[in-house]
Amino acid sequence: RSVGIIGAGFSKGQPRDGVERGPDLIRAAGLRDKLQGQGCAVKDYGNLAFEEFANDEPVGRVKNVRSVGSANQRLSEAVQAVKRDGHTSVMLGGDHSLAIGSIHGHSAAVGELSVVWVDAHADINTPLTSPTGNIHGQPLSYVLYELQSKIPVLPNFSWIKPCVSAKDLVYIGLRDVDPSEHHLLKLLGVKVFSMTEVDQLGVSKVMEETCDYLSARVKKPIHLSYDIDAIDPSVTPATGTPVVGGLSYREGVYISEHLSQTGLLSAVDLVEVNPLRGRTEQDVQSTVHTAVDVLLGCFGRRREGNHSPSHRVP
Ligand code: DIR
Ligand code: MN
Ligand code: MN
Ligand code: MN
Repeated sequence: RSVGIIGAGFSKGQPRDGVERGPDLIRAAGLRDKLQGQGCAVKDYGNLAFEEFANDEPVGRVKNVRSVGSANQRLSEAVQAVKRDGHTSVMLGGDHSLAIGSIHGHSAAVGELSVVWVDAHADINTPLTSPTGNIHGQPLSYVLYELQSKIPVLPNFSWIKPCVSAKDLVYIGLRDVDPSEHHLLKLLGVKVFSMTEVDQLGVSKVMEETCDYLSARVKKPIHLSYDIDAIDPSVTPATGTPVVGGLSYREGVYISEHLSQTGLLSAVDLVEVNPLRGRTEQDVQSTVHTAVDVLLGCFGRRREGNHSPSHRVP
């Protein structure tokens, strides 16, 4: 497997400073060496530079529209380049507004996708339903075909083409969903494994049903968009909007291990790691190491152990 890493230290999809440090922290925890150690070829494309906008006034209720639109356009182009080079794309965020560009670029390069969205939140508010105006709570509304009639014209957003069908989206880990988001999920008939379903079925059945659901028609490349706040704040506290009652470390890693084994994983986002939200160094380390372990699981790491075909016991 070959992995192309993109650092996207962008934070203007939400109000808390610090999430722009995510990519460098995850790298410093040894992501590249660990991936190579498990047999992956790794190319690091470095950190994207984002354009600053002096007067990025809210449009309606939506905040930092121009910055978010521009950053995602750059990211989309970067993901397209990584896919053209033949890698699985790994986008290190940054906040979850970056899923707009990551999914757009992925789809522009490979066509129709399945999207697995692992998150405490549904991130499907439209500019009109958003209670906060933060775009990290809205990315799916911009990429879903079914919601296009609900999206107003926004500056620096005109390049975005919807590219995901609601039937190709599965959520795992939801436990903080706004009323309008819940309404939209029901209206569109989106497949949701909230924490209630994780409790009822267990994570192995959730993943089996996720893969059965997504492969019932054609097998499309999978885009995994993983918000670290899906995992319980006792494990990953250093994040902007922690919500109690989340996935355990083991459930969080199982999800990526299972998706890895489909052979269809084509792009991954790992977002919302924010070191300034940890109270202690231990909080930050636990969050970053869990993020790294989720990513290693995406690329063949198994907890039973691994060895390469060429390995010899001396
Ligand atoms: C809320 C919170 N639903 C919003 N969303 C978060 O702002 O739209 N997403 N925290 O990650
Ligand atoms: Mn979230
Ligand atoms: Mn499966
Ligand atoms: Mn999110």
